[in-house]
Amino acid sequence: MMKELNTRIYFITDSTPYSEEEFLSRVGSALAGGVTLIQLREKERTTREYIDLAQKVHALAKQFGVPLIIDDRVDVALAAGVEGVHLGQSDMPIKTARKILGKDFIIGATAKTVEQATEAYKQGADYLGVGAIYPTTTKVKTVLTSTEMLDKICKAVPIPVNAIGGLNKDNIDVLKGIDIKGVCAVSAIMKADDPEAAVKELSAAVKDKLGI
Ligand code: TZP
Ligand code: MG
Repeated sequence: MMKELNTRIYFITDSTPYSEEEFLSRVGSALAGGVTLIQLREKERTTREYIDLAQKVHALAKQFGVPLIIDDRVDVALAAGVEGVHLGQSDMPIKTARKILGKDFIIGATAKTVEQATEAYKQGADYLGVGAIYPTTTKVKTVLTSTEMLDKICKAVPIPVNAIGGLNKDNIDVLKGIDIKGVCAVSAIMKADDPEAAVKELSAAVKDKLGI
C-alpha cells in the first residue's frame, strides 16, 4: 500500500560511541535540522534496552512529527509503539511482518537486486533502502551496490527507494538522474560537530544536486 511517507532525509542513528545523554542530544539536534524520517539502529543492546531507548527517541521524534522506524526488530517496534520497522534480508519476512503489524505500520526493506526489490514490494514493503553506494565506516554487513543497480531497482518498483552508504553532502552527485526519493545517512549526521547544521546542509545538497 502506498503511504504518505517522506524519506527525503532519512537519518539512521548509531549510539555506539555516545553516552545516552549525548546521543539523545544529537538526535534532537538532527530532528531540529529537519530530518524527514528517523531510524533507531541498535545491534548490541538487550531487548529491554532497545525498547527503552526507542521510547526515548520516540518522545523526541513525536515533538517534530517525524515517524520513528526500528531496525531489525518487529517486537521492539511494537513494544515501543513506534511507527515502523526496517527489515533486512535475514530479518522477519516482510509478508509475515505485514500480517503481524497491519496495513498502517511502516515497513521498510533492504534490497540489493531487482529480484529482492520486487519481492519486498510484493510482500508489502512501503519503501526500500538500497546500498551501500560508497564504502561506509558504519558497522554493517554489506557489499557495494552500483548506481546502475540502484537505477534498475527504482525503475522496477513503484514504492520510494532511498540510497544508502557513505553518502554526504559532497558526494551525492552520482545519484543525479536516478529516481530515488531520498538519501539515508548515519555518519554524515551522527558524527557531525553540529547535527542540525549537517542536516540542513545535506538537505540543501539533496535539493540542489538531485532536485528532490
Ligand atoms: N546499510 C548499508 S550501508 C549502511 C547500512 C545500514 C550504513 C550507512 O552508514 P553511513 O555512515 O551513512 O555510511
Ligand atoms: Mg537491519
